[in-house]
Amino acid sequence: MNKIKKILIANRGEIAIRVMRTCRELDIETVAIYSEADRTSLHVRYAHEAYYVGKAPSSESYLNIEKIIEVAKKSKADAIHPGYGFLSENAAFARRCAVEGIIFIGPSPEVIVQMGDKIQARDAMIKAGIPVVPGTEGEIKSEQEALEIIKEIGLPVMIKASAGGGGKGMRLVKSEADVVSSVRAARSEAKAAFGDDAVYIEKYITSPHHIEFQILADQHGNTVHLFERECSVQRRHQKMIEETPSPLMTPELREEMGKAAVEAAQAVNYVGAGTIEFLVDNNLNYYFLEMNTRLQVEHPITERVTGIDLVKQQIYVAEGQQLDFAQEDLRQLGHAIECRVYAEDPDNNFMPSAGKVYKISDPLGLGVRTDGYVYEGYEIPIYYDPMISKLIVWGKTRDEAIGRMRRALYEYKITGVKTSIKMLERVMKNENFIQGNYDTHFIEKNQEQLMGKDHTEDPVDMVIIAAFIDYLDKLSSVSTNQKEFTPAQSRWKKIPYVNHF
Ligand code: MV4
Repeated sequence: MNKIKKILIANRGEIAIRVMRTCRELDIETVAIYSEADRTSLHVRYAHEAYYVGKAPSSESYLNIEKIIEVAKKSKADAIHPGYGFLSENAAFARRCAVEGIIFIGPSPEVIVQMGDKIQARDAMIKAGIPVVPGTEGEIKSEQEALEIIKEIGLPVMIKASAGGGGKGMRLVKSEADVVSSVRAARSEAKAAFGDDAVYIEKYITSPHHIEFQILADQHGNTVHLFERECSVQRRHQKMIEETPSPLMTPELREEMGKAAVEAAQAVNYVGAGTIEFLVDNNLNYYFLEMNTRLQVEHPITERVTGIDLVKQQIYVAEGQQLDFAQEDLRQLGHAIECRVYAEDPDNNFMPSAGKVYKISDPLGLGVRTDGYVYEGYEIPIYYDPMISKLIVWGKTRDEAIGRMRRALYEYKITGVKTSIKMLERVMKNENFIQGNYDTHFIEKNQEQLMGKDHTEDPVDMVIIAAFIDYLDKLSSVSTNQKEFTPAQSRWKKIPYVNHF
C-alpha cells in the first residue's frame, strides 16, 4: 500500500479548497495550479504550493494536460485530484497520469471511456440487468430504424447524443412527422459539439424525478452505496437544490435502487467514488440514466447524513486501502439540503454577474456548512463557472432542515454581485417544495412565485435592505475612523442601544 504524501489539485474555486481541507486533515501536502485570472484566488492561498499553468481560458490552463503533468512532476506530487468538471472525466488525462506514475484519484481510464459513452453505458446496464428507459439497444443506424423503435415504444421519445449527457444534445419528439428531422438535427448537433454523431432513442418519461445514488468502491471488490440524493430542482439542466433523503423515497425502493446502484458499479468494475443517476416516474419505476465517474458538486449532503468524508475515502481507495465499513454499517441520519449560490442575475435571464464582491457574510450556527471561495474584494472571473458557494444544512427532520436553510439564507449577505440567494429563499417558502411535492418541472411550474412576480415580499425587502445599508455605513465608519465609531441607535428598529459589555 502506497501512502499519498502530496496531492496536486487540478481544479479551482470551492472544490479545490474542499479537497485541500481533507488533505490538510490527513497531513497531505497540497499543490494548487492557477490560471492568469486566478492569481488572487483563495485556493492558491490555501495550498502549500501553487504553480501558474496558463492564460485565463480553461483550454489553456485547467485543461492543459501537458502543463499540469509538468507541474505534478516538478512539485513531486504522488497523486492528482481532478475535482469535478475540467479534466475529471477525461480518460486521456487519467491514462497520462498512469503513464507518468502519478495516481489519478478517480476510476480507470477504461471505465471513464465506457461511462462517457452513453450508449455503451446503457448497454452495460442492460447486460447487468439494471432497468433502463425503454428504447434502443446500441445506436440507431438509420431513420428507418428510429421509426420502427418508436412504433414499439410509442411517442413521445427523447433522442439523445451518445457523447452528450447532462442534457446536452437532447431532443424531445412528440409527433411522428418530426422523427426524421429530429434525428438529423440531433446528429448534426452532436457531431458539431462532440465530434461524434451517434444517437439513441428512449421513451420520454413525463415529469420524472432525478434521483442519484452515491457509490464507493475499493480496489479489493468491496462496493457500497451511500444512499440517494434528490436533484430534481433544476433549471436548464443546472441543479439548484439537492436534498437527502428524497421526499419520494420509501425504505423498500431505497433498498432496491441501492442494490441496483451497487450492481451497476460492480458490472463495470468501478473503483472510487461515483454516482448512478436514475429517472424515477410517478409510479416509482426507476430507470438508469447515466453514471458520473467523479466527485459531484452535491456530495456534501451525503457526507452530512452518513458522516463519511467522501474525499478522504477517495484518497484511501486510491492508496489501495480497503473500505473500513460495510453496507450494513451505513445509516442516513436526519436530513440534509444543499443550495447552490450562483453569481447570476435572476432578473436578467440568469446572466452571470461578474464583478467585485464588496461584502460577504456567511451564515453560521448549528447545522450549517458553506463550501465557497470568494472573499471581500475578490473579483469573480468571467471565464469559469458562476457557482460561488454551496450552503449545506442539516436537520433532524426535513422540516427542521428547511427552516434552518431559510434562516441560513436570511443570514447570507453578498453585495457587489447579483446572486441566486433570493430565489433560493423563495423555494424554501414554496408550499409545493415544503410538501415535498415536486419533480424536474418544479421551476417552470412555480415560475411566478419563484421569480417574485407576485411582489408579496417587497415591503419586507425594503426594511431588510435599509437595515443592511445602515450596517454597511457603520462598517465604513469603523474602517475610516476607529475612534469616532460609536454604535448608533438603529434607525430601523425602535430599540435603544444597550451596551452588554
Ligand atoms: C430524460 C427525460 C425524460 N425521459 N430521458 C436531462 C438531463 C439528462 N441527464 C437527461 N435528462 C432527461 N432525460 C427520458 N427518457 C427527462 C430529462 C430531463 C431532466 C432530467 C433530470 C433532471 C432534470 C431534467 C429536466 C428536463 C429533462
